[in-house]
Amino acid sequence: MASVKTTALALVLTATATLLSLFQISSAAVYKVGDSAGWTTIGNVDYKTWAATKTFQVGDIIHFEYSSQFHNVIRVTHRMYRACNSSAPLATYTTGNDSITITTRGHHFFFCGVPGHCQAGQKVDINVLRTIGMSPTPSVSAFPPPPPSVPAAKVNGSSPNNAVSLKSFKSLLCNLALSIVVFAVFVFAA
Ligand SMILES: [Cu+2]
Repeated sequence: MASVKTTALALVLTATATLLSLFQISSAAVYKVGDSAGWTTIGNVDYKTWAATKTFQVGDIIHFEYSSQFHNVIRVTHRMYRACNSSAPLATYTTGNDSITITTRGHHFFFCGVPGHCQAGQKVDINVLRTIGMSPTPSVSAFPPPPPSVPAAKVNGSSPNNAVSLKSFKSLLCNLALSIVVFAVFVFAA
């Protein structure tokens, strides 16, 4: 009987640890680029300063809000970012309400593809220094070289759904955690 309890305990511990790590991912932050100003050329928003005040992590959602009549969002390489070169974007977003989930470490370069806007400062570098972990992992290199071929942004038009599915995923996890607790109580009370 003792071995059954031990096994159950190990199971519960493992499941709880897994859930905890999942919870951390699901509690991703949402960052609205430019805060109340949004994504614009009006008011000379300093997106570099804006980004510098944030600590981006893998799983976070970068939200671009703008008038789709006047702006858009394109994801580009570092070289294209520096040159405001919009000829071959890695991804293009045009809804005016774009949520982009950051799935990798390193730099994520975005600017507005409307001619002149990038030059006017409508560009932002989202730099994810660390991954989420139970223990703080030292970042190997503060500035990893940009990958030569960044995988094209996975979601384009339906990106707002990410937040929704993330929410339902979280509630699913809550239910799972609850059932595990109930299960644990049941096993150890027996
Ligand atoms: Cu623009």
